[in-house]
Amino acid sequence: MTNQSHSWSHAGDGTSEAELGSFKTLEQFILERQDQFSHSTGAFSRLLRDIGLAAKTVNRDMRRAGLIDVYGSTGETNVQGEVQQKMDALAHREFTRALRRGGECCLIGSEEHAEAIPLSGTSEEGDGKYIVLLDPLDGSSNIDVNVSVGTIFSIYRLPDEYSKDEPDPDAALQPGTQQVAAGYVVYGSSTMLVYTTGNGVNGFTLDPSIGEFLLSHPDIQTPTRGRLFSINSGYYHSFEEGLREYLDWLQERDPETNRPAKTRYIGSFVSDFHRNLLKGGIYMYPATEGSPDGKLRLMYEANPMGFIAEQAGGAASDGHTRILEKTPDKLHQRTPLFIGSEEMVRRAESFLEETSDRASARP
Ligand code: P6P
Repeated sequence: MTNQSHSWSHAGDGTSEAELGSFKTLEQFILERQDQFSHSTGAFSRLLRDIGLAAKTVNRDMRRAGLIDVYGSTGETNVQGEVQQKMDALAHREFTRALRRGGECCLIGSEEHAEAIPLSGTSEEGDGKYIVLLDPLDGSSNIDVNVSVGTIFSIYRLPDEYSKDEPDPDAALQPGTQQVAAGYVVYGSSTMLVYTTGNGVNGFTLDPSIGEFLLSHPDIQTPTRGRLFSINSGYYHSFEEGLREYLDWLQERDPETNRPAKTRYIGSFVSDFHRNLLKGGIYMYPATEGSPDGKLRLMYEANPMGFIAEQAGGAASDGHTRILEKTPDKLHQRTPLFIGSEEMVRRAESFLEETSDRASARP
């Protein structure tokens, strides 16, 4: 849980704390921490600045979705075979444009594009040396009904052997443990950017009156256990036996272990994840009949959120293996995902373990 209680005192004339400048901006925060990166040239700080800028642009368009022509689908299907929403295409365009203009990124992997996109470096320090993997807008089918959605990003260093002359898209296929940063933007009742560089998790709230992300949730720590579980129970009968047993266990009445747990499922991963991060809980998208490898993508959903969850004291696994240690072989590969409060993830794993043991013991 965040350890910051806000004193939303005003100057008495309606001037907010933010306007009074007592909050730290995202850029001030990044610059202050810039020296955490060896040989820091400021390139990483500029990369985060570029991501923050794109997030503000997407937020601006999102807040006017009903007034500009961004409802509904483009009529295209993306590489996942999913109907691409207009806001998906807009968000993809805004983030790739900001990263291309910023010059610190030289390879982008996006849910909205079949292959990783090499960018020719334009920054004054020479070519970009970072890879950014993106889900530009997760849960976008919710936009037309005004439910919150999010952007997820994951940042890697470019491998030394990478050649700009013959860019290798597979340079993006690094295990989650190699991430140098990860974050998300949740376009909810307020717009927040939450990220980690491996030194804890910090949350910034956008103050639209000054167009700045301000540090509002320093050093986020997720509770070890919580009462919330997020899963599409509609697929209950297609879940493996151990998962059904875990869900039944969560819903048994036992005041001593704070059960029954409560189900909260928005159908928007970033929103479910963010709520569970602050309040404690577990989000699960397991293998189902319709999604035998799970639905969430390893490289730009499970890995970045797994990095954040672990940095906040939580856990992320595919039910058996730590997400960050999975070896990727395709940019858009999917994975089952159990993520959130550590004790809840471990208990889910133990239920799944028991049934796989029983299954293997059967003659
Ligand atoms: P279902 C959105 O499409 C998404 O990727 C996640 O944001 C969300 O949690 C999940 O899919 C919802 O999927 O199958 O429950 O509708």
